[in-house]
Amino acid sequence: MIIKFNKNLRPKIKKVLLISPHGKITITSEGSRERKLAIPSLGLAYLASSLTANGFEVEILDVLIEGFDNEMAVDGNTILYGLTDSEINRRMIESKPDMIGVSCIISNRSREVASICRLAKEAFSDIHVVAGGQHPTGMPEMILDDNIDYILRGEADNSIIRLVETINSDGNLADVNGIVLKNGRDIYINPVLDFPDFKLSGDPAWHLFKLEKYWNAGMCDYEVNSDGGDKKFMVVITSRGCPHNCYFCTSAFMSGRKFRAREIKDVIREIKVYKEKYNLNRIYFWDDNFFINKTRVKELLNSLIENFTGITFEITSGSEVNSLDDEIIELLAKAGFKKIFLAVESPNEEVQKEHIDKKVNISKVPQLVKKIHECAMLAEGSFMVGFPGETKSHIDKTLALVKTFGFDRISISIVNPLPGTDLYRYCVENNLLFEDFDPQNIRWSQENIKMPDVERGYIARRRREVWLEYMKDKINVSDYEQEKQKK
Ligand code: B12
Ligand code: SF4
Repeated sequence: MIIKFNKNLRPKIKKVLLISPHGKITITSEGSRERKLAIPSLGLAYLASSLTANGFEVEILDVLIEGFDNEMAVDGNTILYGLTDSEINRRMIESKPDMIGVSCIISNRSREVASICRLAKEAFSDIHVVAGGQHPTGMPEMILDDNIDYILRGEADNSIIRLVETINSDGNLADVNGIVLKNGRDIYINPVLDFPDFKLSGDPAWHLFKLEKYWNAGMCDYEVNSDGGDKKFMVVITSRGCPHNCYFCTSAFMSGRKFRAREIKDVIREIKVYKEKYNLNRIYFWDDNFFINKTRVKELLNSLIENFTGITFEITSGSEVNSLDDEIIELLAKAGFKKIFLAVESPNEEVQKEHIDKKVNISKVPQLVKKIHECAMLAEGSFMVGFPGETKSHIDKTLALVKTFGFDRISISIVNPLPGTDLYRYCVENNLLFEDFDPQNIRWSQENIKMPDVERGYIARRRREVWLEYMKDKINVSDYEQEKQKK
């Protein structure tokens, strides 16, 4: 099939404006208010790196950080923070791009992304608009509207270059890896066949971001008032992809199941640049699954130990319980990790069997927590409740068990069906979603999946009670209560 670009749009692309959308605070039914976060988009930093390396001009507009203090009530339950529409419009016009790319990695930003795409078309009727990220990858047909010319599914480091070059040479758009576009009345979807070779990626183009603004906001994680002092941080990924396919996770369709790791020397070089340039003291690793290859992990940790002192490292995604051992935990401590976030998911064996591909060996958890403590680090446990078919007794059991492992921190998430996952399909096919469930604006803090014998609201209420009761002696939970009063 041959599909050419719409000739009402610009014939040549030289400059691309990449936009990250607003932040969103949801207020739960109990009145608690989510924290504001301010973290630069690593995905856009990689796309910018790829585009600039191929000779295109790039500008970044992060709507969230540029308007961090501007809060806009959407309804009683939702507050957006970021630039106003008129300010976004002004910035677009000032930037004079030929293409605008908007990132949507989190499903509950979908409406804001749609409105940014509309503003792009209002600013310039002949501009090319492309969207991408986790959510459009999972739900392209639902998002594609008249304000979006193309969606690129999956990791777009290479496909965005291919797209721009195809437009510039008036080539065949149908061949672009992972593209979704309107073709007359039909929607054309080219499957994602190719995942970038991560060893070949350039470093993220952070020089295009106003990093001080994120550091000044000081809101890079969920821990309230966690460290005070210097808030400079950077985010780094050492690998992409995960060989597992957990039922609820987007990793398999987003990044493929092939683990693609960078050379350790490149990771070290990248961190050295940040240390020298920014004199920072905190690095977050954002790999899908940092611990997949034990030999490599040990080599990487030894290299961190050899090369850096005074940096606190942290792995944001849950660490895989089965891959950890005493030696790795000791190396993590030596390298400067202060907290290990264990992905326990569910201590319920039936749930492990049915929903969790990595099959967490729960019996290992107490020993790991003990070892983490011996190495003077904090242990945080990540739990999920509300899988389809879980009954009240399963849920009560899980909520009782979370307290028994000796964790210093716990996080209890309500299971939510992320668009594009097997869990999402299963819930739709079995009519398990509440009528008000909106895949484009998921409310993470409420139950969206129907449970056989639990009324809605039970899990949300109980998980908060359990969390507050467990955490009250461990952190200043009143900070969270103050967040609540801001309502
Ligand atoms: C770091 C991270 C965070 C950070 C913040 C990230 C940020 N800048 O805002 C923190 C810790 C704050 C966070 C919080 C949450 N997160 Co999070 N997070 C991630 C994580 C681990 C890494 C994201 C990342 O940078 N990846 C690396 C970069 C290189 O990849 P990328 O961003 O996907 O970009 C590539 C493509 O998406 C694409 N692309 C991206 N943008 C664009 C734009 C265009 C134009 C194009 C063409 C392509 C494109 O190309 C990029 C380069 O290859 C992902 C999981 C993952 N592995 O991606 C989850 C993930 C994004 N988070 C997720 C969720 C659900 C959440 C929470 C809602 C969890 C919760 N219940 O609280 C919160 C929401 C917070 C909030 N208030 O908004 C889900 C989102 C799924 C969905 N459909 O919504 C993910 C996918 C994890 C998962 N599988 O469950 N998260
Ligand atoms: S192990 Fe983690 S990243 Fe891999 S599929 Fe399961 S939840 Fe996703």
